[in-house]
Parts: sequence; structure tokens; C-alpha cells
Amino acid sequence: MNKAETIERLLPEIGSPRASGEHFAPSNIALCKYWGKRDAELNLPVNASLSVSLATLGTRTRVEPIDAEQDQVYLNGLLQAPDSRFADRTRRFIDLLRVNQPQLAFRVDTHNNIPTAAGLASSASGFAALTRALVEAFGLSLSPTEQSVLARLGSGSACRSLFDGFVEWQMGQREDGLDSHGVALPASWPQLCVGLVKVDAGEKPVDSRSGMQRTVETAHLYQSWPLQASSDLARLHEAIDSLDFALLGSVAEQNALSMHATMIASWPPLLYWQPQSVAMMQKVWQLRREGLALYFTMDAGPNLKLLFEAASRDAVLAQFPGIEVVEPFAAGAA
Ligand code: 2P0
Repeated sequence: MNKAETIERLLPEIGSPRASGEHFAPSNIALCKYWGKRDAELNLPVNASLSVSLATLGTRTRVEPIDAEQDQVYLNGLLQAPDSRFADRTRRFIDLLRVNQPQLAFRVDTHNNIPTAAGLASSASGFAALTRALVEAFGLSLSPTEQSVLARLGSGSACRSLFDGFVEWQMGQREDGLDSHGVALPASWPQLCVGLVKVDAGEKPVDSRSGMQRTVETAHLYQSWPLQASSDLARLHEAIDSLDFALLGSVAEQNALSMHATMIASWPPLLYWQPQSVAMMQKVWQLRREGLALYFTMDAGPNLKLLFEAASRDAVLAQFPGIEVVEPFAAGAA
């Protein structure tokens, strides 16, 4: 099954864009990671994952139909070259909705408010915001769940950015992926803090898409990943239900390290860490030995995301001065 066939099932009729559309979507950090696809075309995952959305940190996107030969794609105010990776991915996503009207062109303005220095990827919030903006512009009646399915076709992790708070991406069973989407958990954790530690904000040498594929194809260790992820997911639900921070932090940290173990066991090896990443991990472990309830998670890059509760905020900031701290559930955050 390809993306066009999925779109036909999701949206049997797509009219002309009626107006412009503008929306925000939050970035998200996975506590149980998405790593590996069972269908690369549709971004269907091997395992379910669970994330927390970063409230007001994310992407705002505006789309507007224009009278032009081709799309004009802006990122943070700068016109992107048509052959750039960003413009190409944006255009190919919009193509899904203009199958019957290929002459349609859009101006797309994308603004990320994630501090560049935090080194956070923005494809999740980017495709979620673009989905919402396009749904408005085309006047489509799609539920948040259906929008999550659509966003997933742009980037897997984007399906979690359609929702605030804790979100589970249910992997689904169907071949067309209509049951593979984010589901918001009815839970809140007002004390939860995420600290963004920058090691290197530069572009990563191997993107997630190729990294996942390499791991699935070459790492024998990957065979154990689905089992690890499913056990971690169950334990995260338990932690969230009982507000057990030590359980949440330890499961998230072990899950991230297990994912990195499968990457390192790939061939050629995939090591996203830099010496400074390891130094930061050791610092977290030392602080934990000294009694601080501090854990980390990491994605396909060298940066750490610290997990702690509000009571530890001052102690964490004293050890990691200048880091950006996000409170996903703070009053007014989402
Ligand atoms: C996650 N990552 O769960 C994992 C952890 C990176 C490491 O989702 O190919 O950019 O577009 O579906 O969504 C990054 O992968 O990959 C990611 P595609 P995506 O957050």
C-alpha cells in the first residue's frame, strides 16, 4: 500500500483549498522510543512508543494558496532553495493533498520556536503543524486522530505531536495504517520537568530514517528491541498512573540506552554520541549517586534531555547552568 492509497481511504474527496491555514504544534520527547519501521513507505512502526509533548515549544506553520508555478517554502523567515531537503519534504507532503490539482501552489511559512541551541529535531512538530494548517486551508473534516494518521505519513513521530501531554503512538495492525496514530493519555504530571542539554546543535551525519533502516537490517541486537519496548511501555503506564518518578526516569533512561545499543551494534556502526554526551551521562549518574532524582533520555543525536521534578529544579540548574527547562504540564503550558 502506498501513501496515495492511504489518503484515498482517509479522504475520499479533497476539494480546492478555500483559504489560508495557520496552526501550532508542540515538539515531543519520547520516553519509550520509536525505532524501526515495519513499513517504510507509510512510516508504520515496529513498536508502540510513548512521548510527552513540550507545551509551547514547537512549530507554527502558515500555508496560503498562491498564484505561482511552484511552492515557496520559508523556514524561520528564509526562503528555502526548491531542491533543499526541507522544501522537498514539505512539497512532497503537500502533494498528498493535491493529487487531483497538481497545478496548485502554496506559500508555506514555518517558524520553529525551539531554541536552535537546544539541538532539538523539529520534524515532529513541523509535520504536525503543517498537517493542521493544510486541514484548515482545504476545509477538511478530519478528527485529531485522523490528522495524526495524516501527519505520520510526513514523519512518524509527528503523529504524537497532534496532542498535548503524554501521548501513546499505538502501532496498529492494519496494512493501510489507519489504526496507527497518537492517543492522548488522560494523565497530568504538573511537577515534571524536561531540561534540554545541548552538546552539539549541528545537523546529524545520519538522519533517523536511514539510521532506523540500517539498525533493522544489520543489528542482530535489534531482535530484542520490540520486547524491550513493549515491557518499557507497560512500566511507563504504571509510572504515570502512580506518579512514580523514579520508575518513569529509570525506564526512560534504560529505553534510550537500549535503543542506542541497537544503533551501536549496527554495521557500519551508528554512534550519535560525542565525548561530551558521555561526560554528561556520567555527570547525571554521579548526581544520582549523590541523591538527586535526575535521569536522562536521548534521541538520534548527541544531546541529552534531562528528566526531573520541580523540587529538583534549582539543584539541576546549578549543575547545568543555562539549560532550557520545559514544564509540559505547568498551568497554561498546553
Ligand atoms: C522517537 N526518533 O521516538 C525516536 C527516537 C528518533 C529517536 O522518532 O523516518 O523523524 O520521519 O518516521 O519521526 C525520529 O524519527 O523518522 C524519531 P521518520 P522520525 O522520537
